[in-house]
Amino acid sequence: MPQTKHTILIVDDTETNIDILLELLSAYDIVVAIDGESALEIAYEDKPDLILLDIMMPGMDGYEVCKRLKSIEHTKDIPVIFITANTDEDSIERAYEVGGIDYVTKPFKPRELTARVKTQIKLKNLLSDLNFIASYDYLTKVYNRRKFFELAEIIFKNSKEDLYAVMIDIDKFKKINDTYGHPVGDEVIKAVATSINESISKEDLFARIGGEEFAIICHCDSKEEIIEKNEFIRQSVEKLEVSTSNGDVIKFTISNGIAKAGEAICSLDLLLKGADAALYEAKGKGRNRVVF
Ligand code: GH3
Ligand code: MG
Ligand code: MG
Ligand code: MG
Repeated sequence: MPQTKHTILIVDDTETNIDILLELLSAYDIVVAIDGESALEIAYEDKPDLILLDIMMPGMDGYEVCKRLKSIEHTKDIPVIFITANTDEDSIERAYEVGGIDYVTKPFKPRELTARVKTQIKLKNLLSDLNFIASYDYLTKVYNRRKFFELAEIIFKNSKEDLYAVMIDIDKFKKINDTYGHPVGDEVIKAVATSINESISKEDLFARIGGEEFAIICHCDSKEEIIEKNEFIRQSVEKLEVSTSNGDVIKFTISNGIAKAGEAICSLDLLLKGADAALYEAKGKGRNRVVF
């Protein structure tokens, strides 16, 4: 679970307002912007956990800043609390329309403001925990099955050229569980996931899609290259060792099945089926091997 250090961006053109907030929020890391343009830059660079945003500023006003923050993928999830002297309903309504999450009028009650800030930070943390759980596998911390299919569809739609799918399954894994117990089996799954992750490139999509099954979607220049890459993955896993609490050292292997997208393989489903068939063949041929 990602643990965030809490940073708040204060955006205000009036020094005295900034000073009051700095003192009030001294428990947080604070960054300050005195106009809209620099607020956008800092928000993008520092990705704070919360933004306290003034509305009336020379140049770009707070509404526009918020609108732009919400239109950019990288900053759209940062909660924005407006802090402003505007007390009329139109201003308040507009602040929520442009994506604000809360609205505080000046002069504000200090303890109320800190309570609101605390609440939003708490919600932000909960949301990032939820996002993590939705996309990552709890055991190995690599992408889960749901995220794999979401991203694989996008990659497949964007470019089928030189696109490959790899299915990987740990060999005779039931025996590891039966001999050493489920927790040791879990350690083996973790070790395999970490090793594969270290053997591939950052651009490759890699996920745990089943109990002891993994999948990769990647672009590769040639058949030779994808086979070589998978041989490296297979041999790296072959070198691993997991120690049990009894002092036993266990070794294990994987089988890799590869398929390439092409005219006949024109959907992600077919591509994965192709890789699955190759994996099945690798198992049939005696395991601990790569089949294309
Ligand atoms: P094969 O070489 O043919 O793949 O043989 P295998 O024994 O690995 O067969 P199979 O793939 O059918 O076995 C998968 C086993 O993985 C069955 C299941 O109990 C176990 N398993 C699934 N998820 C987990 C998990 O999260 N942790 C542990 N320890 N075991 C799991
Ligand atoms: Mg102002
Ligand atoms: Mg399996
Ligand atoms: Mg297996």
